[in-house]
Amino acid sequence: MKKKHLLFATGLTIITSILLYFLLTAIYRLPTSASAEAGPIDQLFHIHFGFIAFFFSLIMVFVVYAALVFRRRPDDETDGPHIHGHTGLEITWTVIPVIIVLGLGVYGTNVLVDITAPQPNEMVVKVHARQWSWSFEYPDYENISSAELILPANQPIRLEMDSEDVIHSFWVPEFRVKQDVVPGRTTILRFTPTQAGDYKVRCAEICGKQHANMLAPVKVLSDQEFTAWVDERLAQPLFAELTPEERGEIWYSAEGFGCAACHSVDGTQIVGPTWLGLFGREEQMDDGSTIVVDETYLRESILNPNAKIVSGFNANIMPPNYEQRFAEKQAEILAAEGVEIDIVEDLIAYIKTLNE
Ligand code: HEC
Ligand SMILES: [Cu+2]
Repeated sequence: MKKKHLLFATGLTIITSILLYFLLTAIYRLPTSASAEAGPIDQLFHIHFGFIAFFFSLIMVFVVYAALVFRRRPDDETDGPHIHGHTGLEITWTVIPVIIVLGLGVYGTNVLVDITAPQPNEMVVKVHARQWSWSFEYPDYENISSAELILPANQPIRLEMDSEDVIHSFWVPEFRVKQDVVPGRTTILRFTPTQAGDYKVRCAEICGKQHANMLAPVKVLSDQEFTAWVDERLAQPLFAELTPEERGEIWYSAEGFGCAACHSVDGTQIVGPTWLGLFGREEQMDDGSTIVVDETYLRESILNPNAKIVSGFNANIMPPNYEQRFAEKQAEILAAEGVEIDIVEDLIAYIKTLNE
């Protein structure tokens, strides 16, 4: 009779463990594994899920089973049997968990030592974190800098990370690894991306108001694509190395912000007034006033086009959202090249060169 209960509860424990294990792995579904480190880390996760499922089931099944099957019946007024403990049982349920916890500790430590071990052919990428953006630098490739983390697949990577302000944390869930980025020191993170694809670094240490937006794209490319990217980046002029006038001309063109679609620089009138001879020109506004074009007026006309309308032209034609688009581009350049650029100033500098 006793044996029957024990057998039954044991069977239930096994079934619940299996169900719970599948439930846990379905709820805590891990993202794609895209690095060599993901394998051993996922295995650790699954072993822990296994132990959690088994012990939760073992305890709950026996408690619930006992409470239901051996409950007091309405007409039963007898005392329960006196039990004085069981030394053997107590030793067992102390020793086995200690062995399991120590075993998991040793196993976890081994995995950690393994995945943080230096590799002979590491590629170094320097990571700079700040409120609230990331930038990356490639010392092996003439210090190319980038706002995106571009990596070749199957190449061991060593990140050397520093922070300009507060503590941030580098985390790409698909790579499984995570490391704090601390001001005043360089922290190291090693991994080998194994799957080409698009991922995202997210800051995993709350670091201020825009913490949630502290993201940067990560692209893992084939060797060829990576070499092509490096070559392209090495051929590209840096915005920081151009003069404001040269940058202004780029912003003016279709490659930049497309002012050229509406403003000529040779005196022809298209949709908007020509920029030839614009700086210092006396201009009639459609409200009858006149104005001499200076820097303040140019800045206002660019950022807030409807503030003053040039006589003979229409309001609501020039896009009103340059302020935001410039800010985005400026942030991108700041992240990639570490310099602050004022696009409006570049445009004004360029416009000033257009006087005969
Ligand atoms: C879709 C057409 C269009 C585009 C694109 C455009 N503008 Fe304009 N812009 C106009 C029109 C129309 C006016 C005249 C009406 C007014 O004053 O707002 C104007 C006026 C101006 C003026 C005042 C000119 C004067 O004679 O006083 C400046 C400066 C200016 N734009 C700069 C820019 C810059 C810089 C860009 C690109 C970043 C740009 N615009 C893109 C249509 C455009
Ligand atoms: Cu951060």
